[in-house]
Amino acid sequence: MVIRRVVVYVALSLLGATAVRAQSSAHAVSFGPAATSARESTAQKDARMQWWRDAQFGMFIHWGAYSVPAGVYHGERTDGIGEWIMSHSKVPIPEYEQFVHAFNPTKYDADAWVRAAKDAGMKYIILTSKHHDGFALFDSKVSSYDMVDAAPYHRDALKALADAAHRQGMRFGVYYSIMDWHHPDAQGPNAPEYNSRTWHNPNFARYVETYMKPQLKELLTQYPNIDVLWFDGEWVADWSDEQGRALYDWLHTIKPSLIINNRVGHSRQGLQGMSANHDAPGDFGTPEQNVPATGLPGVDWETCMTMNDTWGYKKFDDDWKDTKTLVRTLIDAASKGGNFLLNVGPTSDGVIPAESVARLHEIGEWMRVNGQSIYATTASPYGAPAWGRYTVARNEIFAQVFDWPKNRRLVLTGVTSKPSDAYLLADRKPLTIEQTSEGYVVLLPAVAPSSISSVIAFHAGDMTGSLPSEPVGRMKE
Ligand code: H79
Repeated sequence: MVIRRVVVYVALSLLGATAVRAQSSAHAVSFGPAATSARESTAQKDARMQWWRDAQFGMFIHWGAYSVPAGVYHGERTDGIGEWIMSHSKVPIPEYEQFVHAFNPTKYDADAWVRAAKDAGMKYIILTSKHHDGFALFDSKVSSYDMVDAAPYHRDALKALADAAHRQGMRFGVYYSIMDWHHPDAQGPNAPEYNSRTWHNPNFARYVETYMKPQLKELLTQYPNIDVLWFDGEWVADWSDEQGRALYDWLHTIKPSLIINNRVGHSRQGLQGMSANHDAPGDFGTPEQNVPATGLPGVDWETCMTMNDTWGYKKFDDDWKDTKTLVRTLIDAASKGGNFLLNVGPTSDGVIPAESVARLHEIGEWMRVNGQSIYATTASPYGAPAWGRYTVARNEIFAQVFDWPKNRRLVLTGVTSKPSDAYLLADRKPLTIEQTSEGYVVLLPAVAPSSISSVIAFHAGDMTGSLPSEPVGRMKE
């Protein structure tokens, strides 16, 4: 299969190949004030983050009124991402409201969505509770611009998914946009320049106090299993790190166990996604559409990515990444200590596109054999070998072999002490290890068990590695 897409890598800094994720108190660096404040010790933060760090792989769901135009406005196809059609196509608010009035997902089956995520081996789901367009998928008492009041469906779509996730043992969280293109006290009056980064609304504080915070409180009280708040749209001129910190602290007074992304603040560095300084609020960084070049010592992060080129459904976007690319991106993130949040954009009928469901199922086929090398992993202490990646969990090392050596000799680049118990996850049969002048070499069978990544597990006494500090390698195109 040809991998079509050049994954954009952002050179963060030469942090070194021995980077580890924030897993133990020895490595935890403050990423938000609560971690080191009197409110929460490092050990308490580790406990709060534990399930999320172990989960590794989640489903992002972008669903809203933008799935009705599905990328086409007045017969014109938008070049941009589907959920941004209101901004890119300069749709006036009253016209956009017609999409809401037409949003009737009669085929919506929340249990089927959760099954599709589970089938892929995902452990959590993040649903857009309200995107930049301001339309809410849940039953909000402070707004009539929601699924129950304004859409013909008249049912709480978020509650259905939260309940289905709970029934099926899946963690659940919600996306929430601080920017709001519909609200008169937020970006609404600047139509159609909804996305200005310089325009101010003198009433923005009223939007925050009487609309946004009440909606967030509704989310945390009406839906007891919301464990993550995933903010976005924080770049508006009326938002700041200070407001983000206050919001972060306030949310924790409502729900102490909540995990909150760094877009609650205002100092994210574009799509690279990490905050500019360590004082910024939030529990994890959010690289968007890219995996960092290296691990980030002591910092939690999660790469979010689309399967095609849009988050919200576009009927003509068929630029799908193949399963191999998606699994290798998950492996790449895990090898650097990060989570992977893979997006689906359901239709206005309530259906996850078949192309997405098929890929989720194929990812699951790989995960059912090799998931042990993904869940609860920490960053590779050995950097990235030429043939693939290393992931590490519970003192076990996993060689993720993308390129199976034709001479059947896998050099364990970077491994400095004698490995033991090497075996392929695919068949669990013991493999021979030789010590050579090149380093330790695993003798392989002739045929790779997987064209995506064949995984060899082994133990090594010394996990410190020997590679020089260089970025963990890039994915091959
Ligand atoms: O919800 C999805 C998208 O709609 C939203 N984030 C994902 C998770 C998003 N993706 N891309 N964009 C929004 C484009 C935004 C670009 C910019 Fe900016 C906003 C350019 C300038 C302001 C982001 C923030 C990049 C720099 C600052």
